Amino acid sequence: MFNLLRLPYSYNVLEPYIDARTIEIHHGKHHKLYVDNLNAALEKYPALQSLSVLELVRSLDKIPEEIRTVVRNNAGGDACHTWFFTGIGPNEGGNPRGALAAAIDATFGGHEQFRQRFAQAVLDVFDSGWVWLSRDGAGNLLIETTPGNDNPWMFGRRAILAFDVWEHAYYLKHQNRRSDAVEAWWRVVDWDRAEERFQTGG
Ligand code: MN3
Repeated sequence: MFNLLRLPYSYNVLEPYIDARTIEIHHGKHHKLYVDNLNAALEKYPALQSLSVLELVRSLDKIPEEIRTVVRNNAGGDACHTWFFTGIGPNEGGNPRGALAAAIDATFGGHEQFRQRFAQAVLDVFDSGWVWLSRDGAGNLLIETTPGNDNPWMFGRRAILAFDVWEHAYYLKHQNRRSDAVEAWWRVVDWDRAEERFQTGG
């Protein structure tokens, strides 16, 4: 039985950057539906119910074919949204710190260049998906884009930052202005959490 993430903050604390109604629907409806769908899909597969969602998305090839796509979409949806919601918070924003800041500078030529490339990746997503700052098995940082609820864990990488490019994540406030949604998101990114993910993986 998979449980919906308990949000570590209340709906309104990310105002004015992310509005309370968007958080409420995004977490309480969209995220919840992924968890409910995953539980329904695994009902007849008790052995799989003891795995974590990250373990599920890391080993899709071992999932029975008849439920593989639904697990990919919904375990993926749960994992992506947990990363998204726990990667932001009130009183956050600012700049990366510590070893992650140094790695971003070394990889992208500076924090500002990194932000520009990340924002461009968000604009380049066609339809729905995610943009990530992730780390590969050799330790290199990369900005990557995934369709649907696909994610870096499926490819053996660690996720450090997760930006949700599905319209449900920003449409009430920003409508088609996707770059405004990215700008607002930078103001709530929890860089201490990002640093922790950089150090320990996910
Ligand atoms: Mn979403």
